[in-house]
Amino acid sequence: MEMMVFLTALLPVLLGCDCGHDVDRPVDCSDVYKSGQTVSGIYSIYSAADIPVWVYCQIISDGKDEDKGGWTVIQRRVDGSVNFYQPWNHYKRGFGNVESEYWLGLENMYQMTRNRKYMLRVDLEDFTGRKGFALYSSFSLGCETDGYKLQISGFKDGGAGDSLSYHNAQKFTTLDKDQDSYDKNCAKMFLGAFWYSAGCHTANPNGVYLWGDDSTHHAIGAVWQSWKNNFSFSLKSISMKIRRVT
Ligand SMILES: [Ca+2]
Repeated sequence: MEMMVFLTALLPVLLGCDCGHDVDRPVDCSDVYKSGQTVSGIYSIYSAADIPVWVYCQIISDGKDEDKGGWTVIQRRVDGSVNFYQPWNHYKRGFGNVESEYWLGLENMYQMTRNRKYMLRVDLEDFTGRKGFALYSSFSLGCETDGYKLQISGFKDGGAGDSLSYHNAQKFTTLDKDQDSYDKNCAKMFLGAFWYSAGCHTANPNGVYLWGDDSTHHAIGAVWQSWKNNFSFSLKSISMKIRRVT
């Protein structure tokens, strides 16, 4: 079992948690930042009820206002150490290693965003060290019975272009749960899992970790099409992070 899931189950036992409501519990990394933390790292948050979840908080305390705050990393690829070709239940609950590559889990993302407003930032890096990003001023998910439908808007370019708006209003599809409107299963076609659309994707952050540009493999990599204008260009790192909008 993945470490994150294991720790999530075990932590209340270790701490003797009485599972009562505690207003001091951070629901996200924005709360972690507000509590005075200035160092990025692994923190536990309580996105849903009383169950703690370990996440990586990227805390930015200086620079531009649009960057400042506590960003909750919901998805991260950095070195190919985790297999992201996973079934529905894993994408629902979350998997991976919070120290390196992980997926926070659709249910956690839904619980976080259902009653609060968030913005999304997607950071990208290629194998030569070039970086780009994309900002979306609004990010939320529908509930499970609505397929964890993606709702994003308010794109602002950070050099990488907009590869995510194409996925707006799409349900999430995994290898064992086809909720895309393409006639086949896009997760199986492109070896990932995502809010695939009628033409599958223009971004495949959960695709196969390939090592850069490889035209023998069309669109199965960790692709952000608008940055390189290339469906075969797989990135060194992709991370998706959200921050509460006040
Ligand atoms: Ca389909």
